[in-house]
Amino acid sequence: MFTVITGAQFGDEGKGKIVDLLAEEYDIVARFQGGDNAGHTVVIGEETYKLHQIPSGILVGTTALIGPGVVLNPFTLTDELNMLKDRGISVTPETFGIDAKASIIMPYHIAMDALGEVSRKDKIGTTKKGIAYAYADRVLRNEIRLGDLFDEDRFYEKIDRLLPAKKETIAKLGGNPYDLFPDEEIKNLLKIGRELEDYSVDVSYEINNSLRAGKKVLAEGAQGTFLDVVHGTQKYVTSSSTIAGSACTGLGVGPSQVTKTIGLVKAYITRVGNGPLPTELDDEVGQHLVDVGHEFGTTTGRKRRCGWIDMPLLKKSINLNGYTELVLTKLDVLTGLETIKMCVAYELDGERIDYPPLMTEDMERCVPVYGDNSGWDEPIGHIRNYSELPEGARDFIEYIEKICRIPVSYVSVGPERDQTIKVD
Ligand code: 2SA
Ligand code: GDP
Ligand code: MG
Repeated sequence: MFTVITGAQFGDEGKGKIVDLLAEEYDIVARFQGGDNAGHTVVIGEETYKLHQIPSGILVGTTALIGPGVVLNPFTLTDELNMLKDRGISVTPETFGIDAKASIIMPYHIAMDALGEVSRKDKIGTTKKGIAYAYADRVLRNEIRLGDLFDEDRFYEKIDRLLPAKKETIAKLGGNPYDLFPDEEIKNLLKIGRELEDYSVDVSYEINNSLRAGKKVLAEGAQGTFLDVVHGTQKYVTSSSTIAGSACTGLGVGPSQVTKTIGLVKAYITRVGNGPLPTELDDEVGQHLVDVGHEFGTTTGRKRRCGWIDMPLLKKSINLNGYTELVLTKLDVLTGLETIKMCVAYELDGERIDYPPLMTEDMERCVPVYGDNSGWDEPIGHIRNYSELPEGARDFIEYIEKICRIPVSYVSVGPERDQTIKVD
């Protein structure tokens, strides 16, 4: 069985929590795209884990794999491995593996991302983790792969070839190329590379063999559907494919293997970074969502922009991902709001449309058309049975199911593992 989970909106839908919850039923959890721009939070009792590179399933002892579609920051990964070990989570070559073909995010990629954002007039609001520059080098066939760090001669041959042009670019962007990549850092990178060699695996081979043996594999998406580099709101997107099909290319698994695709939907919508967000709220309701939902970036700490749930976007997300079920998260955050609004359509240049326009520039001009749902006052974080949810909450969920024509299988009512309702 091969299940793919992706964010149905702009990321931060609660993938970390839900992957951790479901991972117990799986043998392998795998990341297939993105890098340490991702921030997946798992709360277990008093402990909060923020994972950027390692799949969330590692906490329950499920084998965690990082596929070749990922861009890897070896320094972040090493910090994360040490953090887990310090907190008593066992990470061994039996429980954790990285594909040697994963592209390395080099220090010059990070420098270029920061300088690139400063010099742009229309800023994207990247995480400044060097993601776009690392993926660009892969496409340009100038990447350094994890496996290159295992062979010092090959690594130096590549670095000697690439570094002069990188220094030139950095100087053009207004940076100082001389303190870019000191010998000390090169040596550190090679040392870390050698340490990571113990974890090196062929992820496609592992997963396909496991599936053949009847094992269960869960693919954990990062970011969200509308940050997809092809199908998102370009140019305000990340640089990887974030939709469910990317799990196949990013892990090396054929589409015929996919059993189900789960879409994570926040009960409202958030976006961190720039780009269109038609339902964005600049009022006290928006502030409620930020405050009660603690809507701050897991990686950068930036405040997330918040708005009402957007059904036209959700309809498109279902098409792009082929979801077979949805998980609705952060429903508890809506408690206390008198009216819950749902964007059911947009008005674009005087015309009503119920599906997003293709071009970002048109999205920017979309004005949301809302339907109203009555809210509820009572806290719901303790509820474990669907029938005990307030009527307003059930109406909200059932409306989503009706419009999307797929079932909501879980409702999340708090950050903790057990704050989850299985919908029968
Ligand atoms: P990048 O750094 O090149 O991928 O940035 C391009 C856009 O993608 C957005 N992006 C994200 N959006 C939501 N969550 C992400 N992860 C962190 C989190 C973000 C954070 O979990 O909160 O801490 O700020 C993530 N990663 C990338 C980014 O904001 C740009 O709009
Ligand atoms: P991800 O990137 O999709 O994994 O999401 P993040 O971890 O970046 O952000 C989601 C935040 O919401 C985290 O702080 C989670 O602990 C928290 N969270 C997840 N599900 C729920 C929920 O149902 N209710 C509340 N209140 N918080 C949640
Ligand atoms: Mg996140």
